Amino acid sequence: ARIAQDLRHALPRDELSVHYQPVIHLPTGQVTGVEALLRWQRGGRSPIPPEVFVPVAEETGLIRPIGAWVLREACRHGQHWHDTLPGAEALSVAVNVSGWQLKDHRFPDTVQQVLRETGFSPASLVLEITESTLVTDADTTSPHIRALRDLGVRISIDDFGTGYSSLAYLRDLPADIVKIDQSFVLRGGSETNKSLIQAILHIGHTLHLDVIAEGIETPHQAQRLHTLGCPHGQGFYYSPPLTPTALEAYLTIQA
Ligand code: G
Ligand code: G
Ligand code: MN
Ligand code: NA
Repeated sequence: ARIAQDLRHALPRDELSVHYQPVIHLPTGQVTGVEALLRWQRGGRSPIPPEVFVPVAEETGLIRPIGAWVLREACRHGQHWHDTLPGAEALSVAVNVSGWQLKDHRFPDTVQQVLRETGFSPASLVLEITESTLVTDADTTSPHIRALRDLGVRISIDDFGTGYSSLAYLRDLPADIVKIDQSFVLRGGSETNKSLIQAILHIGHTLHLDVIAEGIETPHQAQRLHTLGCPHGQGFYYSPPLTPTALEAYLTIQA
């Protein structure tokens, strides 16, 4: 209850911020995109992770204003980087979208409006939706996903391999990217995990989906994924989520 109360004031009190984790093209080491990750710094107190407050935002309906704010921040920053950073003209920005947001029939309009306001190119925006969200309420959410793709926005299936989507469902889903869940990457280089990553890469290839591996923490993991043919990756080995200013420095050094 306390969290819900505090969260109500988070936006007006300017306590929310968006951090950005670089996404790397593994064959070249180039940064091709970033994932926007929401942070909440309650006045003077310990930060609360999004796993804790996002569900509260959903229960209270605060996810609507907060989600729209994250989207606007991410597109605004993205447009700024496109305009000012050499070599960042094609940088993509991925924003996490919760099931509650996606179920709202107004969501595609919100996205369109934010793109118009910020001038950000739809082709540079990626919306990340978890596999479990995609399967739940698919009848409600599928038309919204189609509307978003009609805008030119790309859809990424987050935490892939942890949900329950059937291959038939995946085949018919209009998506562009799959993100290999970090549990497959983090838990060492077992033969089982290697085979599962290969299986996901095969599915991605068959369905013409780009693939991003999450949770790369060591050079060894990066090398292994590259060798397996995984095109993209992100994780602490490359960079943790960064403030916009720190990301600009990171991109400037990489360029
Ligand atoms: O950065 P990490 O601990 O910070 O994020 C934890 C979880 O919170 C991830 O599953 C991520 O997808 C989710 N998350 C982070 N930012 C957002 C956001 O802006 N909106 C939604 N819906 N989820 C987010
Ligand atoms: O669920 P989603 O993929 O949206 O959230 C990404 C989460 O993973 C965020 O909490 C982010 O901070 C975290 N993360 C990013 N890179 C790494 C990593 O290399 N290792 C671990 N353990 N977590 C990571
Ligand atoms: Mn994500
Ligand atoms: Na994920």
